[in-house]
Amino acid sequence: MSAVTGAVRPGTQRAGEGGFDVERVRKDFPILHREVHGKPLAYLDNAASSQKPQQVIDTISRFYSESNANIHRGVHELSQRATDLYEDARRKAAGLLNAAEDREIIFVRGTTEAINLVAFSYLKKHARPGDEVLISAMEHQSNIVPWQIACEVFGTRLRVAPVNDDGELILHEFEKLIGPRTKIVSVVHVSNSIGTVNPVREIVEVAHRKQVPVLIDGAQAVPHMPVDVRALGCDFYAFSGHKIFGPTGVGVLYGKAELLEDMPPYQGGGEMISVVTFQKTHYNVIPYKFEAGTPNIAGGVGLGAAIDYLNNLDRAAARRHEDDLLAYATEAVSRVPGVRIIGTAKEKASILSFTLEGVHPHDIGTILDRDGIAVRTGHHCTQPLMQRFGVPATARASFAFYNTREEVDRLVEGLRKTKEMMT
Ligand code: 7TS
Repeated sequence: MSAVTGAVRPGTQRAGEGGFDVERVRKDFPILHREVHGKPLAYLDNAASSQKPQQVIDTISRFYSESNANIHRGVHELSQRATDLYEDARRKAAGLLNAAEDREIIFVRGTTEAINLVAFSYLKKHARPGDEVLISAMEHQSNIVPWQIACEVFGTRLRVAPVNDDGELILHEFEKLIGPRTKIVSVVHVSNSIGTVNPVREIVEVAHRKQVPVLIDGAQAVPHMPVDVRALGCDFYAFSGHKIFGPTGVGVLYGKAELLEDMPPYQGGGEMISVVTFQKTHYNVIPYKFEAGTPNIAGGVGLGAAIDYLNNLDRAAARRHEDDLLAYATEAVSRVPGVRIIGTAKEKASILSFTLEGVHPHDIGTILDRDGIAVRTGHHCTQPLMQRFGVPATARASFAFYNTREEVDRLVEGLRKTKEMMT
């Protein structure tokens, strides 16, 4: 993959917010330069899906123009080339998470599929009726519903660790809920709706003291911070390509090799077998055992390009810039009369949820959209967390490293306008 032109490397930064050359980085993202309703786009919906740099777009286009074929099965040149590119992407994903081995990386459709895979395969092997699964009250429904469905199948029970009024996990309550029947803990690294960064290292330590494995839903963490699965000690880690500036329809499940080897397949089909007879089928080795059927090959290759892009960014400077945006936005949005910020954890990623007195969040989103400002409104697939805060919905601005203070100013101006129009 060619060098990332607009990415900021140490020594090449222009002074900016947090020492990050945001204008230069923005040049890599063509969509950021379009207009919406005649206004410059201010894309503040990055937690739902992030935009793609030209390098990712070009890599996918080049794959289809030059290398497209099915993988792992052909002896011909293109099949081997496509296989190499796809397996390169696996190696890059292993590097991104600091996995010990490439075979610990399973390509899936996204975080949702990764969690479904673990819920069904891990519990099938290890759970007995009456056993328990522990999650937290701030989970996305992708980390609630797969467990509920699996619980119906295997007769297990879902337990939920509470959060405090700031939207932080109450660790001692969490610890108390891990009992002799707990088979697995599954918690979010960064909350998609209120931005809380969970102390996942401590969570893993607490669970491991009781010999309980931990899955971490990293969908909102990988876009914002380096993640080292070996330093965290977690057993499984999941993220989605489309939230880390890569394509949709591809994501990663990391799992410790010894756990994955011991788990039954999640889906049957091609690629996941070694020998099939009508009497008995022998399964392939990991990771292929969990990758039934033709995968999203171009998506995997595009994800590899997105990982290259991240690796070429000065991620510490990018994080400082995002933190600056969050602090700046929190302060400015709070000053709009009638605003209530939902989620005031000490550790937050650049996600800001709020309500505006007397205005339905849906109307906030619609009015801001007229000014070219894209925010998300609703329950953000975290209805139980909304109930915890006594609100049906919020408006959410979620920032990536390519957002600017000027876009925050436009958001604030839009909120003042909304308030005037609607109350
Ligand atoms: N977990 C978290 C924490 C998420 O934020 C999301 C998606 C998922 C799981 C599911 O990811 P998927 O790629 O499999 O769909 N979050 C959001 C959001 O906040 N707005 O739209 C999707």
